[in-house]
Amino acid sequence: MEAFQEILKRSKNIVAIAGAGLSAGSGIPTFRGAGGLWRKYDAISLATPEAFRSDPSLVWQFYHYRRTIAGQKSPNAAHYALASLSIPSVLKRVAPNAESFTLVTQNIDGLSTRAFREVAQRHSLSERDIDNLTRDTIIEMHGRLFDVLCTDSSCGHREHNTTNPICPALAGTEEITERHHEIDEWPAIAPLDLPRCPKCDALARPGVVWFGEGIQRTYTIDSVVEKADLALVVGTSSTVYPASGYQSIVAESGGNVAVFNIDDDTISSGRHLSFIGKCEDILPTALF
Ligand code: BJW
Ligand code: ZN
Repeated sequence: MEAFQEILKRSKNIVAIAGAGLSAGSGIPTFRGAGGLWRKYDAISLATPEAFRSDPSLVWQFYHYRRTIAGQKSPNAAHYALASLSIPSVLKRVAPNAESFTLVTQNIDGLSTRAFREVAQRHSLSERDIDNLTRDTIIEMHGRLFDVLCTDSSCGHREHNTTNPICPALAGTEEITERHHEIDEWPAIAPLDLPRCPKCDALARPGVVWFGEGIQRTYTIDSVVEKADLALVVGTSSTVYPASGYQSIVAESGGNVAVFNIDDDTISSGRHLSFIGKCEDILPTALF
């Protein structure tokens, strides 16, 4: 802990790379651990563009289920601890030499942004500053669960939509998804009854990044990672490219890496500190 706090005091550009473990304490399932989504559901049938093209009804049921869970959850102490670092005055107190802090999260649940807005309002930041700091300091690289995207590339409309159910035909399907992990037991919903683009009426899709798709804000992330001299790696198995490579980039350029995870078998390289335990317990103590 002391070594970490010394490093924190020296660091100039801090990046936090977060994964599903950050939201585990809020009750949102992870992907690969015990109770993980990919242990129950088949990722290839549900989280690829091919899956959506071949059966949008199944994919929408999976994301409706996830929207229903996430909509009932709130940020935890780890979200708030990281969110506080996005407030410039707090960052200066915790890391006096810091010039930047950026949270690059693989999570699509929006809890980091919600935590930041709450913390920023408590610090009486203006709505304009809150919007600017959200854009500059929080990168949701795998998209957003509550964004809806038009499938017609000539339209490309994207909007935030937290309505639940997002269309009448999905109402109640979350209970079937929860009970039956085999997709052949899920009902078939006609494409015309699935969410449609409000601009052009084409089929809409969840605004998330599936396997084989390019991530959001790649160039911004690359520049943040390249200049970082401290990476906080929080609650990720570091198995999904490209996020899996960020901590090595920081380590290889001489930076420090601090891992916060309940397991100590996550991939690590170079100099690093490990905090083994729940990030919602450890991060607030380590940072403040
Ligand atoms: C705690 C805790 C607590 C628990 N406290 N810790 C072969 C086929 C197809 C693609 C590929 C392939 N080989 C490689 C690829 C590339 C692929 C990839 O890496 N696949 C690997 C699985 C092999 N990557 C991509 O496709 C990416 N895009 C890409 O590469 O574009 C470039 C390109 C495009 C086209 C052609 C060529 C190149 C996109 C990846 C998108 C990932 N999408 C998902 C689903 C998003 C939407 C959704 O949520 O449904 O993102 S997959 C899933 O995994 C989700 C997560 O963000 C991501 C990462 O998982 P994460 O967050 O690490 O969760 P877990 O569960 O793995 O780990 C949780 C950790 O928390 C554990 O370590 C616990 O111990 C810990 N923990 N509680 C602290 N309280
Ligand atoms: Zn459209």
